[in-house]
Amino acid sequence: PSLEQPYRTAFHFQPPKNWMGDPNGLMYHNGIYHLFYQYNPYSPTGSFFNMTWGHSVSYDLVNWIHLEPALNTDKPYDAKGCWSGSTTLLSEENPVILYTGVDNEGIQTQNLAWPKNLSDPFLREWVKSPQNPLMSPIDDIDPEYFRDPTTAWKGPDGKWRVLVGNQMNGHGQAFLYTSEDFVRWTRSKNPFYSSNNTLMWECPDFYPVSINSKYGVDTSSQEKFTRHVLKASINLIFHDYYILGNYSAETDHFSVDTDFKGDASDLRYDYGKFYASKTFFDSPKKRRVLWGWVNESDTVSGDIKKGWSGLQAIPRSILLSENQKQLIQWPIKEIEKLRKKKVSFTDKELKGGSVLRVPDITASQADVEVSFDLRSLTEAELMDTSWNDPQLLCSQNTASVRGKVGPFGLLVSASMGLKEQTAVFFRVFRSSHGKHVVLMCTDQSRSSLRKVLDKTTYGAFMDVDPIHEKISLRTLIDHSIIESFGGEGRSCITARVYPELAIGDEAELYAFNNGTLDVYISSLNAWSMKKAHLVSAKEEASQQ
Ligand code: DQQ
Repeated sequence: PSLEQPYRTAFHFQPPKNWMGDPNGLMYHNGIYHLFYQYNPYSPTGSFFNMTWGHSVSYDLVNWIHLEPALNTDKPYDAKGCWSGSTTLLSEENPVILYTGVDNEGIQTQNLAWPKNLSDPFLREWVKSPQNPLMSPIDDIDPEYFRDPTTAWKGPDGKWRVLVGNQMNGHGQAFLYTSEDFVRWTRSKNPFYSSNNTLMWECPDFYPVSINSKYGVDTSSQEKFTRHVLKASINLIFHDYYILGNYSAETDHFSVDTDFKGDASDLRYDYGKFYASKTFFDSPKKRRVLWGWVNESDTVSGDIKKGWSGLQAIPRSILLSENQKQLIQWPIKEIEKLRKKKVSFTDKELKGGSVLRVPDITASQADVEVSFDLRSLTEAELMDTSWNDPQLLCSQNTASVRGKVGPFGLLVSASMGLKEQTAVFFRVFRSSHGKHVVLMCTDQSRSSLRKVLDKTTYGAFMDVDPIHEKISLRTLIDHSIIESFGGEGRSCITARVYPELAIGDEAELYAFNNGTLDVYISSLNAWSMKKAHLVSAKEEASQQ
């Protein structure tokens, strides 16, 4: 970030310029993490017919070295784009890429590539299989709706399995393909899973989560105490939804708890901006890590002016919740290495209608953890049973609308005098069965004096019982991105903001309470964050 580039990030991944989209082919290989991503090398706009696989490597998932694209549009079957896909480790040593190629006619096929030289630790060059394309849209498959192969997993019969996203008769689904040699693939007759309540599935992801440990599980693991997550990125709606179920690798049957419902009650990784995400198994740390693409909320002319577009969210480790009803996400521990100066207070009363400034931190580049204690909930407003869309509820009740228990939370990326502010906050309601409902919102309606931006207010319900637990919030603020984790990772909301006044050293951070009930901050810790190192391979070499 600089005066000319106030919206560039300090610790969120981005290439030096141009368009970045979906994270692809994440993996850990011989001590190095690889991130590939949809990258348009020619422009900051998303012309999908130029997509290559951008490639960067890291030792810690925080600092990155940018390399040349790993896959370019140089074959007839991918002349119009090397679209999304995944990597699979055939063995610890042997990674391969499966990706979607788009030809001159717009026909989508699945293709294989492998590293040219396994002794290059960065795996800079990739070779495309002479047998490509390996999976073609034959029979009833619509050639324009056939893409984004998952990481493959091996079943007890020794065969590889992979899912490919598809849309048929207007419904989203995934096909299962199996192979013994990773080259000849057979499609199963019926879709692996299909849902009438979804459109085209982009970037499907399918993986096990443990029900009895805090560790992640390898995609091919045959461990018993697991459930499976099926995620689909729904085309045109641009949200990542997931369902949970049990998968049998013997029968390849996936029995789900509930189908996608196609309404606001569907589970999402993130209730703000977060799309085309993908997980990978980080073997040395035994965790599953989620990456997601966060696009701009600015206009195309704004993107052209900046010269870049798109960020990756901070990688999140992902676990199943104790009640097994949802996933829990938390920024990977390594990001805490960037924390520098800390400001903290404990036991502070936040009277109804007040704001409290958090001094002495770089509020445009910060990591904030706060927990709120509500000592009495008898005053909470009654929840109407028709209020089932949290985003709608948040947009009708933005931070400026006074309530009883809430809105309380943080005002981030705020200008002195609060003309600009983004509110991340909670409201607590009472349900008719005497329980409480916690609503989490990110309100960007006042985030910038600029008018043309997308300032949609986001919202999520948060599965926390405020009688027995404090209400906690962690927010990562990085110039133009605000990533918030409520209830220790139970509800996540990511937003993009472009303040005009609250930039660089002019940004401020506040806690606020615009309810009538006083709330207590039981603790607040805020850290100024260092900048991560993002350099080109050349710069890296000259620094050594
Ligand atoms: N982006 C890729 C496609 C994918 C879409 C093209 C999702 O493969 O379906 O850049 O954002």
